[in-house]
Amino acid sequence: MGFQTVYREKVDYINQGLAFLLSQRESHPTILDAIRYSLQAGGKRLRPILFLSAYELALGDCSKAQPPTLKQDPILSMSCAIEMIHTYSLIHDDLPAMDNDDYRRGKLTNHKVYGEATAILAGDGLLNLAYEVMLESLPADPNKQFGYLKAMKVIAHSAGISGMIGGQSADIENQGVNSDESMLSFIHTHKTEALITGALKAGVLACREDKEVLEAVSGYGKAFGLAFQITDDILDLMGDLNQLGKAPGSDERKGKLTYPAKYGLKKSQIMASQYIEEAVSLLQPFGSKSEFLISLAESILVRNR
Ligand code: GRG
Repeated sequence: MGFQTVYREKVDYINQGLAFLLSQRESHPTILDAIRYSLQAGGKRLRPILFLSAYELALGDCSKAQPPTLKQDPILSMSCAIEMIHTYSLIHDDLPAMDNDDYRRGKLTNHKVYGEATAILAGDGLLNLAYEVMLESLPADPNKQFGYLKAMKVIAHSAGISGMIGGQSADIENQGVNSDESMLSFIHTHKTEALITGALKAGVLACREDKEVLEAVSGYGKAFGLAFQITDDILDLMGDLNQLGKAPGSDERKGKLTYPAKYGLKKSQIMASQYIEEAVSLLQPFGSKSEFLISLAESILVRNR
């Protein structure tokens, strides 16, 4: 099967999982609607796909790694929980108090449709739901429980103040400030790369604690995450409104510290390619088992959304 087909299958699996997990919730209809609106707006599902692929790599046999049924499955719940955390961060990032954006994933942002108060609650609700669905799915087997809890800890750490939230805080403080390269690196490693690497490490830990795989995916995640953020900065500068699903040029308007602003377009493109080369080289020793993750890394350089 080609890369695109496998990618599409994983997206479908995650989308079905998200719909299934949401269908099991009882709540006030407005908050459920607002959550569904952003969660099902068609993101790339990159972080849960990285989680699933790292799980498969650790398992070493991809054919066993596709849970075919939608039930309380720990791997399905954890992959969906990662997407819930990511979607909450996007909803909050778009708020007037943060980036004040009108469009996301090709649709009006959550607060534009439901108002600020509900958008804040939708983000809070998703963050809580993420941990609720993971804990609901805690494996009964004590041997599997330990790895699963370790994976949860990695996710909490990478999405929290030592990861994504820390990066977001620095990002906000440095808007309109000509900070140095170390600050640019701090922002992007924390805001973007942390959750990407966290998803990969969680995938390995949820399967089995294999030191070699863990080290390899950690290095891959760091390089992948930085290349992903550089291409995000480049797309914000030169991307197409319809493909991006949001207006380009917003970083420049807000005076954001970005790779193209700091290093120029050409050097930023070269840096993204170098990071992807590094990511690929770290997984090559795993042969055909890492084929999908290698193709995924390569696809980052040619992405248009
Ligand atoms: C508000 C706690 C908090 C954090 C916000 C993720 C984030 C931190 C901000 C979003 C803005 C942004 C451009 C961040 C860089 C990370 C990034 C590229 C997010 C977009 O991820 P994609 O491209 O989005 O995977 P989709 O819609 O495909 O899921």
